[in-house]
Amino acid sequence: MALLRTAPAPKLDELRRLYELPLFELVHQSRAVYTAHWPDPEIQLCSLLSIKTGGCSEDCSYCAQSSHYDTALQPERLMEKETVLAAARRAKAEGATRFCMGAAWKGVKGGDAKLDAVCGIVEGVAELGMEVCVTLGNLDTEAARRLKEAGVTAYNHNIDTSPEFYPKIVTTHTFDDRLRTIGEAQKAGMSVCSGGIIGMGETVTDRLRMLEVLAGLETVPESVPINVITPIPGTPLGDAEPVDIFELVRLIAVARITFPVSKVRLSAGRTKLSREGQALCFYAGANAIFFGSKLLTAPNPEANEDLRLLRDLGFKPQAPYTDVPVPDSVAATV
Ligand code: SAM
Ligand code: DTB
Ligand code: SF4
Repeated sequence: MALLRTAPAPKLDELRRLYELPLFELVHQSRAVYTAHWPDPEIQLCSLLSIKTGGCSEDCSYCAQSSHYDTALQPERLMEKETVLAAARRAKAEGATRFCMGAAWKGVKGGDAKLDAVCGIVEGVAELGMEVCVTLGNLDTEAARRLKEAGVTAYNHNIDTSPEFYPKIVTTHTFDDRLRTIGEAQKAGMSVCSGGIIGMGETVTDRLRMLEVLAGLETVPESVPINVITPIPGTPLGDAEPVDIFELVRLIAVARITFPVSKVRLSAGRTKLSREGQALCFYAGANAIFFGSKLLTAPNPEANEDLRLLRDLGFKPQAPYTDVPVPDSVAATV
């Protein structure tokens, strides 16, 4: 895997030039990058589980789990290890090869008792032979080291949008906090899953700036999730307008060209997309999804619907890899 960038990262102007191409010209280019790096028609299936739900101190304007907003969500304590393992076994039996556990925390530190519990859970999931992803908020050096040691392969930590727009959606932590945690996860040897959300009132420039920042990291993310806003009643973005499918396809295509060897993950919002819309996203270069009937708190397509879609399109689920990719050469070039 070539995730360490040695070629110059693409700049905003170049990303904009790509984004503004006639749609089929853009998709023609992204398709060529995709087939050059991913010869097999495979989609990675990652199942999500919220292991600690709601009651979060942070004020992310889109989130059902923030304690700042009056949403219908019932907060829940950290799950027992056996409950999590049963869910992971079910996800594996359905066809998932990666299991991602989310916790509604500001973050975890090396000395936290909750970190002991999470590490115990991670060890159990790793023993199932699945890729193990966690998303727990900010990490310090020690927490990152311990998670890696317990068997985490990937850390999900989205930058969500541009640095300029970020303070308009979150005030309880900063964009730089997000970048620091990405750095901690990478230093500890975990791969990083980082992307964002579209449809929060940001401009196309914000969306492309998000890709520019991720592309400028010394080690680019192994996975880039593109979420479409799922409006949650009671949050400031509860009335967010739907995103046009072609805007999503354009961003996926630009992400594919920018991150040739990363997974580009078609993420939240798929329940609102048609089969044809999703097929176009895959054609443009998306090669990973969240799989199973629930995201963290919001609905996702049923597993059997997704398996049928993938079969109808001729895709196979991607096999798991449990070794963190060793950055070994030149990465993304535009
Ligand atoms: N608390 C951790 C954190 O902030 O990183 C992990 C969980 S958080 C829910 C993970 C990501 O899910 C967010 O960064 C955001 O990109 C996405 N997300 C959350 N709520 C969403 C929504 N309503 N619509 C779309 N994406 C959402
Ligand atoms: C990501 O980028 N999307 C996932 C995962 N990483 C953790 C979460 C989507 C959450 C959607 C809203 C919800 O379920 O509450
Ligand atoms: Fe908390 Fe994460 Fe939701 Fe922000 S996105 S409110 S940090 S759970």
